[in-house]
Formats: sequence, structure tokens, C-alpha cells
Amino acid sequence: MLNYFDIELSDEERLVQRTTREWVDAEAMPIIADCFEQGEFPKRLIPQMAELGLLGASLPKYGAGMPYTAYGLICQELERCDTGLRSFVSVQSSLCMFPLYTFGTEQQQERYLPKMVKGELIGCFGLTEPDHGSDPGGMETRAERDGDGWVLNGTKMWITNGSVADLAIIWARTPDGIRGFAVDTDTAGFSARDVKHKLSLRASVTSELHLDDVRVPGSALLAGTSGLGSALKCLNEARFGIAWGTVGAAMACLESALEYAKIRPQFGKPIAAFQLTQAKLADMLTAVTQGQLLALQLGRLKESGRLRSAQVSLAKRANAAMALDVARTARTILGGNGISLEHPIFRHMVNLETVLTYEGTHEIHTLVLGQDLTGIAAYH
Ligand code: TGC
Ligand code: FAD
Repeated sequence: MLNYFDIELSDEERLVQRTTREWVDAEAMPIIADCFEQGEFPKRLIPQMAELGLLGASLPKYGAGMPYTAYGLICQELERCDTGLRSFVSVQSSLCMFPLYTFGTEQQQERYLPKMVKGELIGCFGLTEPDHGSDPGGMETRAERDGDGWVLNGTKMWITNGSVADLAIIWARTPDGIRGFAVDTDTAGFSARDVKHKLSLRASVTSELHLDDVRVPGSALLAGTSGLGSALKCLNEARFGIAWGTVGAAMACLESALEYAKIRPQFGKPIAAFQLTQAKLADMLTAVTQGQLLALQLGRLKESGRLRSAQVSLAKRANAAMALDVARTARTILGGNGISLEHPIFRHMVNLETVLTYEGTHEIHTLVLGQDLTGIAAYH
């Protein structure tokens, strides 16, 4: 296990990490390359993830109520296998269970959360639209009053878990501003179509959602939501998981490159014996370690209630870029073999291209930090 600076974890955190890692190695690693090649999310792993307490892990009352660092370590271990696994858990936990718990009524929580913890009910989060990605505040999806209920119309794009979800958290413009709705996906007028021809996140379901006169009862409104800020609050939770998950992907790339370098001979000796290879390994180790320390401090700040959203942006931005850089360097160490799905590096590398973009692009997080430093918002 890559823990160069022996990062300080509690016994509970170590146990969570070990348990997740052992499960990932036994159940997920052997099938993930095939799933990626076939373009399938391994749905059969959902009950096992639920059994291990990986869904809604940090949620009090309904979930396991684990410390945030333990949730981060879960993300790290899942993404060490594949970004698709971590994405599934991020969406279910941070983008669906979190808003239900934070903004939902007790009735909504009782209806959905116990089943979501058990993996019996899958959620998706619909914020992005075909014409509004980085700028969700411009969304066109509308919810209009209809007696006691609401009618929703619009299209959501690039939605993880979309076509396998039983529940969609939909963000829509209402006369009172942007609000969130818990929409059962079997409601008339709701449909999901998978995005095809993806070269990244192939072991993950990504869909386009269509809401065509979807009538929902008044009880579907997430009553505590008010404005875009509510949706962005959920993103902070998921971005926290990404800051950790990307460390796992980078670790996997470094470990794979190191193993390969030691057994691949050229010019009569293992390529690990060349100084240029060692420099790459040293740079990767340094980058992964810095990312790990950043993620750990993020966890500690979150646990003490001192974490600011700009700090989450900094960590998401830095660690996604770090992991992609590590993946590209690790790929070079494998030479031609580096492009094969028989090794995990290229798969991680193309997945990380998505991670650089979703949950706020690298550029958007640059501007978040620019705003935090200068007090001037440069997005508009
Ligand atoms: P702006 O006027 O700045 O903000 C609107 C309100 O929100 C507040 N706010 C935040 N609150 C909590 N957390 C944050 N991170 C927040 N950022 C802003 C802000 O204070 C304001 O509050 P109030 O009370 O004044 O109304 O909004 P803007 O329209 O100028 O946009 C700002 C910007 C660009 C940073 C924001 O739109 C943004 O973050 N854009 C990126 C969109 C994004 O990240 N989309 C992700 C979609 S979900 C996804 O990708 C899931 S992938 C899942 C997986 O598979 O893992
Ligand atoms: P755009 O916003 O069109 O950006 C294109 C380029 O322009 C980027 O480089 C961007 O940084 C740049 N740009 C935009 N605005 C500015 C600016 N002001 N200044 C400088 N540069 C700018 N969304 C969900 O709601 N739920 C999900 O579950 C979900 N899952 C996803 C899964 C996958 C596999 C992918 C690929 C995406 C997913 N997304 C999801 C959507 C994701 O959040 C968006 O792709 C992302 O927010 C960027 O939006 P966009 O693709 O429309 O790009």
C-alpha cells in the first residue's frame, strides 16, 4: 500500500480502508477491464458495496455515519480500481442521499434513504443540461405549479446512473428560483437514453434525461432547497470524494508502472535501473504523496467543520490534474504496452480526462480560486 509518509489514520479509518481494499481486490479488480471493454457498469457489485456500508457511508442516522476521512478512503480505494465505481458511490451518496438528508422532508428521507443505503434504490443527479454545463445557473428545465403538485419540463445531459436510477434529483427553475425535486423515474413523461460511443468512464452509465410534462406531487419538492447554492452545496460533497478518489487512480498507475519497470529488460537490464525511469517514479511518488496529504487535510478540516468550498475546489482541481499527469507519465514507462487494456493505466488515464471536466471543470475551479483570492468573479 502506498503510504510513503505514513499518514495518520485512526483504527476505524484503517479498518474501513483495509476492508474496502480487500473487497475491491477480490471482487472488482478481476472484472473491471472487461466491464470497461464492454461498456458496462458492474451492477452486480451494488449489493456487496451496500453490505460493506459504502453507500451513504458518512450520513448520520440512515448511513454508517463514518468520519469524512473514512468516506474519502473509500473513494480512494474504489477509484484505485476504476473511476466508474467511485462515481457510482459519489452520485448515490453525495449527490442523492446528501440532498435528501439535507433538504428533504422526514417523509422523503424515510421513503428513500433506507433503501438507498441497501442499494435497493439507485439515484441520479440531474443538474447539467445540453446548453448549460459550467453555467448551471442558466438552466432551462422548468417546474410549474399544477394544483398541489408540479409539472417539470426539460432535458438533462451527461447524467451518471441516469438509465439505471429509480430516483432522479432534478434541479429546475421555479417561480421562486432554482429548486430540487425528488422524481421517481417511472413517472409518466420521464425517460433516459444512454450516451453511446464514450471513450472514458466506460464502466459507468451516463445518460440524457428527458422530462416531458412530468407531473409530480407537491411532496416531491425538496423543501429546504433555495437557489443554485443548494445544488452547489451537494457538489462540495462529491468534489470532496473526487479529491480522494483521484489519489487512488494515481496510486494504481504508479504501482503498475513500478511493477512493470522492475521486470521489463532493455539494453540488458530492467528499465527500472535507468536514471530517467527512476526520475519519473520519484516525481510520481512525490505527486501522489502531495495529493494524499492534501486529501487527508481536507478530511480533517471537514471533520472539524472548518472546510470552505474554495478549499474543496483547490483539492479537486489539484488532485484531478495530478492524477492525470501521473497516469500520462506512468503510461510512458510501459511503452507500447501502456496503451493496452491489459494494464490499468490507460483506462485510468482516459477516465481521468472526464474527472478533469465533471464536477466543475479545471478552468471553473481555477476561476473559483481566482474569485476567492481577488474577490472578483471572472466567470461571467
Ligand atoms: P454564484 O452566483 O457564484 O453562486 C450562486 C449561489 O451559490 C453559492 N455558491 C456555493 N454554495 C455552496 N458551495 C459552493 N461551492 C458554492 N459556489 C457558489 C453562492 O454563494 C451563491 O449563493 P447566494 O446565496 O448568493 O445565492 O453562481 P454562478 O452562476 O456565478 O456560478 C458559479 C460557478 C461557476 C462556480 C458554479 O456555477 C459552478 O460551480 N459551476 C460548475 C458546475 C458543475 O460543477 N457541475 C457539476 C454537475 S454534477 C456532476 O458533474 C456529477 S459527476 C458525478 C460523478 O459521476 O462523480
Ligand atoms: P462547457 O461548460 O461547455 O465547457 C467547455 C469548455 O469551456 C471547458 O473547458 C470549460 O472549462 C470552458 N469554460 C466554460 N465556461 C468558462 C468560463 N467562464 N471561463 C473559462 N472557461 C470556461 N452532470 C450532472 O449534472 N450530473 C451527473 O451525474 C454528471 N455526470 C457526468 C458524467 C460524465 C462521464 C461526464 C463527462 C459529465 C458528467 N456531468 C454530470 C456533466 C459535467 O458536470 C459537465 O460536463 C461539466 O460541468 C462541464 O460542462 P460542459 O460539458 O457543458 O462543458
